[in-house]
Amino acid sequence: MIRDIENETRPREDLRALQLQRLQAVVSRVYHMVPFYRRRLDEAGVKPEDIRTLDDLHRIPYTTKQDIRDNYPFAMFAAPMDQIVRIHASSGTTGKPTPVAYTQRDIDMWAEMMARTLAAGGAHAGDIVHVSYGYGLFTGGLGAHYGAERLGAAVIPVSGGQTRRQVMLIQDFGPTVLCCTPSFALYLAEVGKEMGVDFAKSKLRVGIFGAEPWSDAMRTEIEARLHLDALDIYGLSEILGPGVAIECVEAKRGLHIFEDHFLPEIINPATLEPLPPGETGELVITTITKEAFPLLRYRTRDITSLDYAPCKCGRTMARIGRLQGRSDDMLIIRGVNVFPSQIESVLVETEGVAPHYQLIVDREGQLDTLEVAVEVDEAVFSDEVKAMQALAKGIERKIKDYFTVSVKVKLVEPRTIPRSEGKAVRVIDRRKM
Ligand code: DLL
Repeated sequence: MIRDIENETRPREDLRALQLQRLQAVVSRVYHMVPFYRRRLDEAGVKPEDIRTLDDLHRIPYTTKQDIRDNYPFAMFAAPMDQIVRIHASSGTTGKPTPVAYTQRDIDMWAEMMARTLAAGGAHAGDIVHVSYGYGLFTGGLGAHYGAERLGAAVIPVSGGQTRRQVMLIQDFGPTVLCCTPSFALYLAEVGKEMGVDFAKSKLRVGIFGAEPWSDAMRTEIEARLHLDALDIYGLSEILGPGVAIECVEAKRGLHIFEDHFLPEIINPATLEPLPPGETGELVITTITKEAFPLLRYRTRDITSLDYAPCKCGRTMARIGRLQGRSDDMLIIRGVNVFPSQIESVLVETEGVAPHYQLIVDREGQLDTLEVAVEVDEAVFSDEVKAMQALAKGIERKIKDYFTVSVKVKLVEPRTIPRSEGKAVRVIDRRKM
């Protein structure tokens, strides 16, 4: 279902005209409101009036997470505090969080983007939306919450945690839409199974899963276990929160990025050169309507590609391919680039192992090693050692064949890999310790 026909199906020529007008406005805004941007643009010799066509975007320098950190906490805000109504912060793995701000108009735009997102999964007024994304500084909970309300749906603001209770609520309150990370969706399925719940009997119809990389194989698994359509949602705090891009339920092929608010580019992360449509590289986004926290050419570090081909759902907005991981969590094992999601796709399609895994990177002498710890099913675990060994070897061979990287597979008992209620911790890098 398309919520905003005018904008989501706008002819591309018109869209480009709108983008240019908005780009000009945002460059002018940050030039006048944010000392950092004024300095950056002056250094690059670009004045706001120099942006005459969309191609002039290329004259603007990139913004990185480090730039935001250097302006900690609030020096990147482009609106005075009396116009700011909300502050979130992205989860940094180390050190201080990265704060982001919203004016009332920004909050309205975000609610609208999340309403579009839910509608892309077929949700409408009358639906009940169970939100297990965390509420707090993380944007997932409140982002989904405001979007569901904007749509006119009823929200159950569960947040993370208390998994058994969540399963009970799903049975008793009958939500039709589930919003959480894909790893938590699987965990709900697992706990539900232990509790003897048959999800085929639940009212759940669609899941809006994101905030971490996952594979198509994982989608198939979640859909089979929870009996719903599983859609991939992408977003990041710096740009908005959830609601930057979403798959449509009609095609489930690529995530429509809301180009009337976000201008996407793909670049080669090594040379920083823009790449043509279809090529895989780092996603760079310019926000063209935000007031409190606009970013010009922000390097997301997320690896994907852009597809401008029309989609059968009727949206004219470009699609990004499913995220393959981040350029900074890409593992380089003896010269081979590997993303956790690639390993995951092999695990999920292997009979006998559960989709709960961790990758342990270590170093022996000068050589990097990658160990894949993955849980086996109860049945396999009680099997003889020989069968277990054959299973491990089989997975090692497949990973070697597909991705040319040698790994050691360690099969572990069911329920020994830590479960997460938010983003799953997939990689443990012992090399840094
Ligand atoms: O994760 C916002 C969000 C909430 C998105 C709920 C979707 C649903 P951050 O905590 O700032 O924001 O983390 C952003 O998470 O740069 C990606 O690396 C990763 N990420 C988000 N969505 C996906 C996805 C939220 N669908 C970072 N696939 C991003 C892969 C994703 N990675």
